[in-house]
Amino acid sequence: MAAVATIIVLAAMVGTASAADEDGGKLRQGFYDQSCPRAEQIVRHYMEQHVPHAPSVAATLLRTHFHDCFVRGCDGSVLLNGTNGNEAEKDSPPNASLRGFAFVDRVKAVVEQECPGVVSCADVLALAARDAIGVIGGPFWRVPTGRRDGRVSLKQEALDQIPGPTMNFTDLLASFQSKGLELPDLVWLSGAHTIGIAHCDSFSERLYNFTGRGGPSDADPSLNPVYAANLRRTKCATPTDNTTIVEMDPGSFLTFDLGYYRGLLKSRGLFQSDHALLMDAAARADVESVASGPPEVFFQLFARSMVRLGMLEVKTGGEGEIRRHCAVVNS
Ligand code: HEM
Ligand SMILES: *[C@@H]1O[C@H](CO)[C@@H](O)[C@H](O)[C@H]1NC(C)=O
Ligand SMILES: *[C@@H]1O[C@H](CO)[C@@H](O)[C@H](O)[C@H]1NC(C)=O
Ligand SMILES: *[C@@H]1O[C@H](CO)[C@@H](O)[C@H](O)[C@H]1NC(C)=O
Ligand SMILES: *[C@@H]1O[C@H](CO)[C@@H](O)[C@H](O)[C@H]1NC(C)=O
Ligand SMILES: CC(=O)N[C@H]1CO[C@H](CO)[C@@H](O)[C@@H]1O
Repeated sequence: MAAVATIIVLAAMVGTASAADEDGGKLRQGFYDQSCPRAEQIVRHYMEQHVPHAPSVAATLLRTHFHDCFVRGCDGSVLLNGTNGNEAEKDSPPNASLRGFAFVDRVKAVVEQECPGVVSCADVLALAARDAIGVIGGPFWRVPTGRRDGRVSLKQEALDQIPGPTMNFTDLLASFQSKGLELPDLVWLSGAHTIGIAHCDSFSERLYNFTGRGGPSDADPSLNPVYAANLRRTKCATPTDNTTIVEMDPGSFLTFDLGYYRGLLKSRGLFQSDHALLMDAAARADVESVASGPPEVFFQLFARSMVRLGMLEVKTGGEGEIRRHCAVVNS
């Protein structure tokens, strides 16, 4: 109890708190308790069975959930395949590296076996992301359920609305605020980059010819020069490499820890959008305050922002549908 109280006090010190944190908005804890009582247990069990063999999928699922929520709300639209006449969110460059679609489809299939047509893909994704992070020892957050699935997925909307790695602080904050999130959500949710990987072409513009001066070491001056040189030498050996992957929190990319924030403070954030968190006084103060630990404080703040992310523009009640297969709308 004492530890928990300490965490809450520390969390309060670093900001964020709103009434919306305490309820699920239009969603409800245990929405499927009557209609599919084992739904949440099935998802959790599936994650416990499969994530240990493929722990990198946890990062992918978390990112996919984020991309889902940032375009048309958390409605599973990111999971839809394109059709003949339409390129979907999946077909946009920001999604090019989302790898968890087949995984989500399999979880959904198991849930469908138990209760056909009851549990939405948006909820399956939200639960799967939460439980996968739990399996790798990360934070736990409440996932109120009752999301309905959308029937529309447009490539252009993902292009326009998913924040990009070259964004500065002003644009990142504007992006989050356009979704009803706030500065603390930007700071804590960016902490997701403590796990997972990036492809060289997501950040190599920082390594080569950054100022246009040219020359072998024309890197982004805000990137740690030792780290930049190391990335050029051992990872992203050409400016056009789009296949090599790099751990975003080198050495602990499968562990949800404080490595991301500690790296930021050494100018080792991989993207300009990561480093941007140091460019605003309030954001920087938040980063500094969690970086020294304990990790439970970050976990608590991250969890609170995840609940907020998971509620964005959800469809409920009679809106949308319960997709039978996550990649296609019901006919
Ligand atoms: C703040 C704005 C953000 C930007 C600009 C951004 C950008 C990116 C980029 C460019 C990648 C690498 C993609 C690749 O090269 O393969 C990435 C990876 C990732 N992002 Fe973000 N991101 C942001 C926020 C978030 C949020 C809010 C979350 C989740 C809460 C998140 C979770 C992740 C994860 C887990 C990965 C690793 C994916 C994997 O290993 O498959 N990001 N992000
Ligand atoms: C969706 O697209 C993927 C990748 O192109 C494909 O493997 C999968 O079979 C498609 N799913 C459906 C239900 O059409
Ligand atoms: C942030 O980036 C945008 C678009 O690239 C630019 O218009 C704006 O001036 C930048 N803001 C700051 C404070 O650098
Ligand atoms: C570096 O950038 C400058 C300005 O954009 C360009 O003129 C030059 O050709 C670039 N050099 C290389 C090696 O790409
Ligand atoms: C990587 O770059 C090559 C050459 O420019 C291109 O043909 C290929 O489609 C790119 N791959 C990805 C995944 O973007
Ligand atoms: C997984 C997936 O559908 N990735 C697509 C993302 O978008 C690019 C185009 O920008 C496609 O080539 C990928 O297939």
